[in-house]
Amino acid sequence: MDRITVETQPIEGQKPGTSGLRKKTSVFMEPRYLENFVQAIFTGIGGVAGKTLVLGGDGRYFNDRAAQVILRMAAAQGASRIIVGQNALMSTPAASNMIRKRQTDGGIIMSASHNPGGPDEDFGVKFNTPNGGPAPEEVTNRIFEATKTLDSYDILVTDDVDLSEVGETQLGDMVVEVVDPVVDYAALMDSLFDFDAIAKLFQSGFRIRYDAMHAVTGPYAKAILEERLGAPAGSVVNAVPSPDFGGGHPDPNPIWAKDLMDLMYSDDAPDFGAASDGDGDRNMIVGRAAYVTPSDSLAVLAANAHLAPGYSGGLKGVARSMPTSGAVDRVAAKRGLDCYETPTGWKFFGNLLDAGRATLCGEESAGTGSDHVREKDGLWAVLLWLNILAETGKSVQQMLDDHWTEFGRNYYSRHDYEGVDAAAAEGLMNALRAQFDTLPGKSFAGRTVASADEFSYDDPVDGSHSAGQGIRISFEGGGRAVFRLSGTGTVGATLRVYLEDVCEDPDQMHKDPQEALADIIAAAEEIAGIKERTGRAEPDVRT
Ligand code: VG1
Ligand code: CO
Repeated sequence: MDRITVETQPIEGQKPGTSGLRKKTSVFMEPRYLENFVQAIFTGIGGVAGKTLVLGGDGRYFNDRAAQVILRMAAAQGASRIIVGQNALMSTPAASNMIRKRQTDGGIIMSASHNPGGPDEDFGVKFNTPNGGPAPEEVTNRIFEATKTLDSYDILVTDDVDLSEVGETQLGDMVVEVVDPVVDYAALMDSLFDFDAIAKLFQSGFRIRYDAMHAVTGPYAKAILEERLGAPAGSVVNAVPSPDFGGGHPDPNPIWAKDLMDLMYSDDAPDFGAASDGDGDRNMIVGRAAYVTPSDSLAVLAANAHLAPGYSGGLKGVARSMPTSGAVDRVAAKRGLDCYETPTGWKFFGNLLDAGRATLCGEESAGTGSDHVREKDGLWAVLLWLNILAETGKSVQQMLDDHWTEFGRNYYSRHDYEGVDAAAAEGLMNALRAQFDTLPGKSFAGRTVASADEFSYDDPVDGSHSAGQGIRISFEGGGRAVFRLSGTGTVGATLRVYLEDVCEDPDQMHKDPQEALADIIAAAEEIAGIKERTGRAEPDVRT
């Protein structure tokens, strides 16, 4: 077994985005592309000599090959142990848990999350720090700086490690510990939720459909929902992770999880539907003919989490990303909880969770989680919902109705324009910035602008400052439109327009969100000129 030093040169554009580095798989497979980025991670964290890391991925195309490269580089550079999921699979929340439980020096997750997979689709790599959370900007900046200066990397020349069997093997001086990726995670879930109550719910005839979307949560959901909690066999569908996610987008929203939506809105709908994304950190919740907007899900969970054993002592506080609706803020206000507003991306919640300032966090993009790990967690959200339903005996629709009656409703929708010309998207954002001073007081589609600005964040724990985190236009009476460019795409730009309006009239709680938001949508169009600037008549995705 030889250890060699390979000469290389910096490759442009290896800048981690909202959640790690994401590129077309073919780009990651170019000579030295993956190796350079992995080397930059190692350099960015001060080397891996003597360190223990977790390694896992969502099973997408190239996951298996990339794992072998990362193992060989870590072994060549003196890492003492890598804990890797069997067949290089591990969901993002399970990896976060593994990093924390085994107190490792961090971990590498191979995933492009909700982006499609395959030779012509996307791949990604991200580093999580020893708290189990996505690397904060200070660390990703160091990694990016390293990509610009590296000139070589060390790697072993050797056969592949067999990752198909649980157990320990040696790679050079490094131990490769292959673990069942489900066991520890399932134990953590058992410690948080009343599994007996959920099992009784299933025994009573309550039916569930969990769509794993051919992605990494299949084995987790099978083990927990079917084997442990007794949901009938077949409740979990699309449960075998596939390298191209069955040809679909593993993104749990009404568009990409359409089969599930169709079922839930049919006469044969089960009581509860859920889906999760490529790497298992997102969730979609849908009852019988009752889609739950992620922002509402966060608010309902915040109001009811105390019904689950893991949260019976109440919440320390809650946090949401800026574009997420203010529904959870209303819960926080009524219950006297601190409520934090952070930029988009889970890495910004880490400090609040570590400092014990927040227990529950969420994003409008179907991410919800708590201080049990340092990532959002799809199956966790499903189990918390099930625990709450078991405890209250209510249906999903009843939960929503009662919630809106008590707290009011924040109508919400996100419109995505994908693969937009990057210059056109930048132009749109710049034109909005140029109007910050002149918009307030003006009316559009009958709504008067109260304020217009760009969100920036000062972390209350470490004082770090993050600027340019999305443009906010607030209207009198509480509505708002937010504009952001995605940091997870791989082609052109994706413009996200987040639309929200508040409603406190009990007779107006059951409108279609697109109708309820009609004037906010029209005002956003008038102000930003989306159609003219992007050439798009309609958004690609409405969630
Ligand atoms: C998107 C979501 C963001 C989420 C991120 C990673 O980012 O909007 O809320 O944290 O994806 O999620 P962006 O920059 O494209 O808007 V995951 O599950 O794809 O890692
Ligand atoms: Co994800």
